[in-house]
Amino acid sequence: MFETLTEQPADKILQLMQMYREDPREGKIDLGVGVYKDATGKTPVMRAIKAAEKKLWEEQDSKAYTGLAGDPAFADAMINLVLSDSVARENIAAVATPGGTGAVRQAFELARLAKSDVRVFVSDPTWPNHVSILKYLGIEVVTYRYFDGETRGVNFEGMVEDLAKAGPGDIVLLHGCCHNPTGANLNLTQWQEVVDLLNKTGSVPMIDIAYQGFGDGLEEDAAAVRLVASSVPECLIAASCSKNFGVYRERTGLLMSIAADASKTKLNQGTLAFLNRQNYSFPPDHGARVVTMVLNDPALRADWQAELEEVRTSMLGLREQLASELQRLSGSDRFGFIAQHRGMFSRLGASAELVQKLREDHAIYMVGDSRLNIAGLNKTSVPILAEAIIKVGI
Ligand code: PLP
Ligand code: TYF
Repeated sequence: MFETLTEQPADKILQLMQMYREDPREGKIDLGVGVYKDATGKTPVMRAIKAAEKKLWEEQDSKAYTGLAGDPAFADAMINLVLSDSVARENIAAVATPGGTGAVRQAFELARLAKSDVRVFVSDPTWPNHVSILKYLGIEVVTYRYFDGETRGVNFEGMVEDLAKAGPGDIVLLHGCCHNPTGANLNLTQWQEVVDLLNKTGSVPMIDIAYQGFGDGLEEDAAAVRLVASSVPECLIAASCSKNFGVYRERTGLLMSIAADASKTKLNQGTLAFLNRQNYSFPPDHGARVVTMVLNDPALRADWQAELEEVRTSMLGLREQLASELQRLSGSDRFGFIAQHRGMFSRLGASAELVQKLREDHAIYMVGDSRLNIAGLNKTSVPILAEAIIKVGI
């Protein structure tokens, strides 16, 4: 049977990671895959996570199965982190998933289960895996305008015009904060307009939140998801712990499904647990457990928040430094958007040829769509990047 298989398209971001590894040049700069790196280029295990893991190792006396939904304490802790008290707990069904990707995948499957001809509206551009999973599942993808190539901000007029075409039961996929790959985000007034539009069209928001705490702060980054979830009748939320807890390889995420009517929660919970069972049975527990320990222990939580804040402010500092270096070198404000963007990424809005030139002539690796990972920089590499950007003519 294997002879019928054909090559599958590779993931461009992961491919780039490989190319970077194979590049022998000294001083090469990796601004590709979205993994946080500190000033020394390391992706550390966060202090509170390490402490929780130590405690877990000492105290855990069984690795027997949890439940299909994972540990309910994880769901409670994460619901609290993402939604606070914006939505009544009794209206929320939730299951642990293998990473945010597991939550995204199951949210799509849930949507298709509910409506076999569901369409999913995604921003242009969006995280490539959104589109590839949707295509794999045979779900119709509709793009809505998002990134404005001129201003490098959001083309909000275009976005609203396109989202007005969504119908009842269609899914509108939104990034809760720190848009990947552009770094351009809506303000709260614009979010309110999106909410009004969702309610007018009867389309259902699905919020992917993978960078809470990387933008303007833990609470600030959750403001949009809280606004949406508390203002619409139904909502799906896929939350990832990979970045903000630094537990990438543990595969830790949560899928939430919110109904206006609490009597629907039991059915929703059963459906989510069913989807877990069909796909992989019990979700991974280690990452979820240490995240729960961190969130529920005041001292660990305070330390985690402090470290996350260091991560966030260091990225903001690098943004400021890069924007001002580029202002100095270009003698213009045209790179000001880098300081306005939030999260790990900024899209420069440069052609694939110039991105390739950066890689070939300067050993600077960014994704082909000109997305750069701000955390891949440090104080020393910022001026090198800025000079290269000007030199290749971006
Ligand atoms: N959604 C977005 C927008 C992302 O950038 C990521 C990236 O890592 C994820 C979801 C899922 O992450 P993970 O599956 O590693 O938790
Ligand atoms: O966009 C990124 O770089 C991160 C990490 O298949 C990532 O979200 C990249 C590609 C992929 C899975 C995760």
